[in-house]
Amino acid sequence: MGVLNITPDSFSDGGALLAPEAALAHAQTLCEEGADIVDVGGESTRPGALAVSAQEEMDRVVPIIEALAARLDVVVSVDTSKPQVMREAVRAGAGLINDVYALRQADALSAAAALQVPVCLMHMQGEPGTMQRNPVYTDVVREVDEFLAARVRACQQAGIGADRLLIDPGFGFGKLLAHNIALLKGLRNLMRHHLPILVGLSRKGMIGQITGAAMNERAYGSAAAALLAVQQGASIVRVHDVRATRQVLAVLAAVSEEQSGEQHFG
Ligand code: 8Y4
Repeated sequence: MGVLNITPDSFSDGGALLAPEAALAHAQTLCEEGADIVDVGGESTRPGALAVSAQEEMDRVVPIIEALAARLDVVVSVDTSKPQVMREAVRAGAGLINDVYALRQADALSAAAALQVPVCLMHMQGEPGTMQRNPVYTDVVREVDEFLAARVRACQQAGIGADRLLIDPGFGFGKLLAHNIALLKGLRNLMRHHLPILVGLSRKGMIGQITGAAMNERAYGSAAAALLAVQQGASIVRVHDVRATRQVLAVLAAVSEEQSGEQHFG
């Protein structure tokens, strides 16, 4: 899953992608580099970022989603928590809802149920503006797991079947470095839900803290983190650097049991 930010305050693109043509060009690059999904987001979840109205968010993402769905052979994902944006995005051709609030906003459960597209449920402690101030856990792996289990139950009660759900531990969303590392080390625990696992580690603060690398220099650390996640069962990795990630995951595939074309000589 390649990241496409359509936000003027976006950390990764410095606002350079606000022009629709630039956004489409970047999406094209992500696909050429091997993305199967493009995740289109119109609201920054960065601490201190300004909230955006549903109308503003739709104005940013809907035209891009429409163009991507028409032109590219890729699943378009909409990164939103707002029911109105979910509806317009799916109407425009989005095939996946990526919700960092895990459908906890008012009317989001019923909206997603009616839309009949898959939904990624992500764990977040707190709210984007303040979540990094003092996140506290007794057992982060268990608490994230139990939160996701509860959201899966809520979805199923709302008519969203397991065949339409993905889960995500939400790296960096109300988590300190130690929490993120514990979650990455324990990622395989989430396999017990028998749902596809999505992870977003790309260029995040934890990669910066581990490597000392600046935001735009984190492709290697991010690809290593993606490798560790996929090795433990992640099905989808949300990344900025698709080519680097593909290269690393190709090496993993070459040595994994099912895809190795294993030959037993002698
Ligand atoms: C540098 C680069 C610093 C990126 C911060 C960030 C996830 C997600 C985001 C995730 C799912 C981000 C929309 C935050 N992260 N969706 N979205 N999982 N499912 N921060 O981990 O990329 S945005």
